Amino acid sequence: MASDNPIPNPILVPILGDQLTRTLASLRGRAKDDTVILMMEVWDEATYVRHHKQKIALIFSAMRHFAVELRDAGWTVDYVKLTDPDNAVSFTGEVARAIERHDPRAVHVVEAGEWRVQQSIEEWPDKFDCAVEILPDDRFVCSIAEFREWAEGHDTLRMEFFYREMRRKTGLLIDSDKPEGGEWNYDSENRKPPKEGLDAPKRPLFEPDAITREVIDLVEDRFGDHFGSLEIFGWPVSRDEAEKAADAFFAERIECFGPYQDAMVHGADDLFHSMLSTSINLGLLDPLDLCRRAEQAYKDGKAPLNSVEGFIRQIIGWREYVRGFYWLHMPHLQRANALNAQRALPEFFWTGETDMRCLADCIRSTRDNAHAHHIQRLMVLGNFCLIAGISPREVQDWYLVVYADAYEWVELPNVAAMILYADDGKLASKPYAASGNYINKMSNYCSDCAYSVSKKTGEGACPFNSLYWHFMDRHRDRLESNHRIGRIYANWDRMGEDKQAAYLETAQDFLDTLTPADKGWARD
Ligand code: FAD
Ligand code: DLZ
Ligand code: SF4
Repeated sequence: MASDNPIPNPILVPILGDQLTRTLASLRGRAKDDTVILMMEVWDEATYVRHHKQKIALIFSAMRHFAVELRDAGWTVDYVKLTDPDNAVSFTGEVARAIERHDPRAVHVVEAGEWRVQQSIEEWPDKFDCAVEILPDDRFVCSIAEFREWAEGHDTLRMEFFYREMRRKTGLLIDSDKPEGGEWNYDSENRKPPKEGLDAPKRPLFEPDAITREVIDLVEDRFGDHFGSLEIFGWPVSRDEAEKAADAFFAERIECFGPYQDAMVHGADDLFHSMLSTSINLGLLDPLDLCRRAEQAYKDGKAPLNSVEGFIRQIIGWREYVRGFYWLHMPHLQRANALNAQRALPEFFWTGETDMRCLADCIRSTRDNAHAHHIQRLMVLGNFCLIAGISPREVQDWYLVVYADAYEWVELPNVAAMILYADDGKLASKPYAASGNYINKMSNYCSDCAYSVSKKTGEGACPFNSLYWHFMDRHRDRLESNHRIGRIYANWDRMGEDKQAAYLETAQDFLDTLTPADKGWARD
């Protein structure tokens, strides 16, 4: 799809796959008759890890829909498909080819979300024989520089304090300089276990149109051996669809979002979650607009404060915090391994074949939907990886591959720092380690599991129970002085040697049964 409307010496504006925003900094204020937009499907991006098939289909389809939207609005778009016989495989190669085609007087590009890509963009001014301007990505509430400044002023970084700053900055749920309702955080009201028969209105699934069907065929053809299923593909791929998905959330699910945020029900994959992360991360939805809509729902009496505050906290709190944290700690965050976890990822993470019903259900949802909700990612999958001592690099690759919303800037801090404590507590004040009790309380998984959650040791005991103590015991030196978790060792000591030995032996027997996955699932 080469440009059909040549413009002499234009400004060339490359737009990356997660920059699908009409008000992107590189487009704002630009004249349409002086600009060529370049969009590139490139092999390097599609294969730097072996992404879930739905993730590639989603990104290519959303890119192609965005190109149509831009052209309809009068922009000139030079769109390079993956199947273009001259495709140069990488962003840098494609920009070089576009410079030959268009002879631009300058390239204007918005900084990349991922460190890996940003490194190559920073080489462009030296590589190309034309001016290159790299613009900040201002689709976040907090800039990278502002986060760095905030971090420099604090000995310990905690999301809660950062979040309060973001509330003040945006004015969201602020009433005369005070937090709405008197509290900053209503998390304690957002931990309701699922009641019997808990069900939620289904999120809209969008029927693939001709563009999406073509992309699905391409993905089956070129990436057919990647993880995941393409049978259910209902992600919003255009701004219009993303807005419909947001409308459905605000009309039907936000009311119960808060109370059941941490609940898990076998086979109920979305519950009251917004399912908007893919659209937000692609740039189809503005996160701040969503927060304003949530606030309005509260003001209109359509959603309770705990739901609305919880939703806003995930976005202007956690999402912004992990992004700032990522840029503060890259590239060493990729190699962090404070707990020296070395075990290979078990094969069942790719096959779903395990008798642990909680893990099997989360992996099934991951395979079928390229999605699992937050508490499944954190307290089932993540908790298992933490207490079983799985190597951070292998866990990082898995999460980056399997979720349709996964980009390294958001995936890596959540995996390395939040679930694995590989950063030694820079992001979170304690490791999120839990026994089967937690999963039993917050889900209906255990009632029909091959393991018994009430059995602590020996055959048939829930593996989370013994792995929990195995983890606590092997990291005693580091964790005992942690004021949020250290007191647990008094319980361990009270158990006595025989019971302790039974826990450690049960855990070790279980770990010995794990078959390591072939690394080829994640990377070529
Ligand atoms: P909702 O529950 O409806 O939450 C609303 C929004 O808040 C989300 O759409 C998302 O934009 C934001 N959000 C919530 N929690 C977080 C968080 N911890 N970090 C950043 N943003 C957050 N989210 C991603 O977008 N991409 C990832 O690659 C990703 N990897 C994760 C890995 C782990 C180990 C964990 C524990 C969490 C990860 N998350 C990631 C965060 C969260 O699980 C997803 O954003 C959420 O499940 C998406 O579903 P939703 O849109 O229904 O979210
Ligand atoms: C994830 C992804 C994939 C699979 N393919 C492409 C692509 O072909 N072209 C593109 O522009 N972007 C793709 N992406 C998203 C990029 O990896 C993403 O824009 C960067 O990681 C951000 O730094
Ligand atoms: Fe998971 Fe243990 Fe419950 Fe089985 S018993 S579902 S393994 S927590």
